[in-house]
Amino acid sequence: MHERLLDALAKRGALADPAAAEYLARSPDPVEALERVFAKLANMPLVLTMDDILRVQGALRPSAVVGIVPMPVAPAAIPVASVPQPRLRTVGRAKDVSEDFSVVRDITGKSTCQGTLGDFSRYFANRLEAIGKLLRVRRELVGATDIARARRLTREVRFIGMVADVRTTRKGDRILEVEDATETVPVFIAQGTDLFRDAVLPDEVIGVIGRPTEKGLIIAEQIIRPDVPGGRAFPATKEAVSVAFVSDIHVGSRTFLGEKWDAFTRWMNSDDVVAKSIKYLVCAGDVVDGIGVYPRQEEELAIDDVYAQYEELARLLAAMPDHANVIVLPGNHDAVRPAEPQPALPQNVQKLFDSNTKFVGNPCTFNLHGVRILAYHGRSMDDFVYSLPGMSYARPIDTMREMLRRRHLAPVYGGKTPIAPEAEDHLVIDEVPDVFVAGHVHAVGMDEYKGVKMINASAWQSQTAYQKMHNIEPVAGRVPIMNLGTGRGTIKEF
Ligand code: D5M
Ligand code: FE
Ligand code: ZN
Repeated sequence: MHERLLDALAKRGALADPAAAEYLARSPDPVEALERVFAKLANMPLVLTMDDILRVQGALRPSAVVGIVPMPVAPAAIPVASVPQPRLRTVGRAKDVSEDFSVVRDITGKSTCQGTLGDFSRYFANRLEAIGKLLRVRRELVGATDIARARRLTREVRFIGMVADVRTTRKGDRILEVEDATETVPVFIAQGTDLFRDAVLPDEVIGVIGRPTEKGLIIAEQIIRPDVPGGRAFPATKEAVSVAFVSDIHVGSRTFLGEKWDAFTRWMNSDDVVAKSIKYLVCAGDVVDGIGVYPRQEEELAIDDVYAQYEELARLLAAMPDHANVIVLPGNHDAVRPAEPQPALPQNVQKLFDSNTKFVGNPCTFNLHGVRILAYHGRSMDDFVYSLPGMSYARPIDTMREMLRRRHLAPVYGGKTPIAPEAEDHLVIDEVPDVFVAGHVHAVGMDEYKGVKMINASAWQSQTAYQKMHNIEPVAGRVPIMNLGTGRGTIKEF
């Protein structure tokens, strides 16, 4: 019976706290009892608690509660032997589980570029090779040739290349200049077609299937993206502890929402079963407001010394419970080079924080209990919103999906995102993550794309003068929380 209850919970990706699990297990038909509770709940909770069950019971007519045996007034009155011991997987307590964190990919300490011309060509060659490798395994691109050979063929051709330029003809059609190590070829996309609607970004690596014309142009029939292979299953861990995601704290700004942050800190220190399950707190960049990041920023600063801003952040993080390990990556407001990939914050900043805080680069791929997490601040969303029709600052998840389809965090070179031409393109998403988290746009979102959980962590800053000018309405003080045991998530509002 318990196995069935466990299955029923797992099917919904839900967990029950120990009291709720025991309560359900004692019903004559635990699965039916569970289904009744779920049917009556307005929102699926991350962790089903006794409170949820009691609330549902209160809302039900007495005749409708068949299947849920009321909690005995004195549980001890039931002989222990007759009570089936619940073997249900319940939500883990962070303090009972040892830390399991390891970095998979990070630029910190490995930067080699000096920005020479040679660096640039090596960087682009590496990008073409890394994403080309992902494209070559696509069924549609079997038999792909290089561009020099494709240009000499008269039948349908397939090739892989980088988009060196995107332009619109006088008639409104689109021409991509696609290049590989051998040659460059113009690829024609007729307006009004589905192909035309799926816009291509400069510097993307794509696969092309098309027909050559006599004028040396290729008429595109299909554009192939590396994309994410479907059917990924979440690698549910045995320790059902949680991760909370925050971003854009902007400590030091006058618009930092200290009261909301304090409410979050109080909740983190409370007896709430979800709060107690939070083993990791990921801070996805822009942890302080910085100085000199944009013109006349000093007028909007409450703390005008960047070191003092980090000191204040260290104080705020020290008030978090000991069971939560903090992972900090930098963003475009932080005190490291702005060019991506950004290394971790420097030692003189790190030393202000207690040993519970870890510093990683941006982007960074790390494992938590075997769940692979790709964390990226998200600066390139500015380029996506600017260059891709249909993208919006209010829906960051859409741009994150576009990054996954392209297997690249910041395809546009020379746009709003500064990119350092490292020997290896660290912005390529070469291994598909289980969880992809970003921030930057001061919005919030949670969704799934082909088995990858996408999370946009919101901000702790109210609308700035700049955002007001650009009509950007921030959504602040929302915390996406995900359970590593199930992959299920929820957003908690403060
Ligand atoms: O960015 C916070 C938000 O404001 C994010 O949605 C981008 C937008 N923003 C801020 N500065 C700029 C510039 N210069 N261009 C375009 N969009 C911008 P934050 O990184 O916190 O400043
Ligand atoms: Fe920000
Ligand atoms: Zn930012």
